[in-house]
Amino acid sequence: MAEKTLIIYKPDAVRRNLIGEITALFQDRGMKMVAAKLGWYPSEFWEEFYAEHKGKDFFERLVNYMSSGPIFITVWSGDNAIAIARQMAGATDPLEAAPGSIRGRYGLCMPMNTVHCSDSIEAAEREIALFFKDDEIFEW
Ligand code: FUP
Repeated sequence: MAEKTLIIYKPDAVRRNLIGEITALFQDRGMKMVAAKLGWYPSEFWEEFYAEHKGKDFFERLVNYMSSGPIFITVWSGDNAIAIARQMAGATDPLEAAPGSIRGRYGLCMPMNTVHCSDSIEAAEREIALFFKDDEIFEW
């Protein structure tokens, strides 16, 4: 089975109507969308999601930002989907992201870096399960 990864279009992407453009970039790279929905989750949810960053100085800004508006949550399938999505997203800080990457092109300043992409197989499985049931993911 092809590898799966979770890609979240963060509130800055939804707010600026970038869903279509960003989707086309992943599709053009050969990735296949197998699940998608809009959602809006409270800060308590993001405190858990970003638990590894608890205690850091940017943590409160991050959870406030992620809960500030709707997000577009997607699952993508493809060979090396995790590495490809991370490469296309670019460095975490839009200032350091390559100009051709998604964060380098659309990112504002941290934490408004446009997309989240799972960083390992374990993270992808855990994160996908937070948002989707098995029967909401379609192999096609
Ligand atoms: P990434 O895996 O690229 O999403 O990056 P991290 O897990 O290290 O960071 C998660 C989010 O925290 C980033 F998307 C933005 C935010 N962040 C900051 O706001 N400031 C920092 O110094 C580091 C991360």
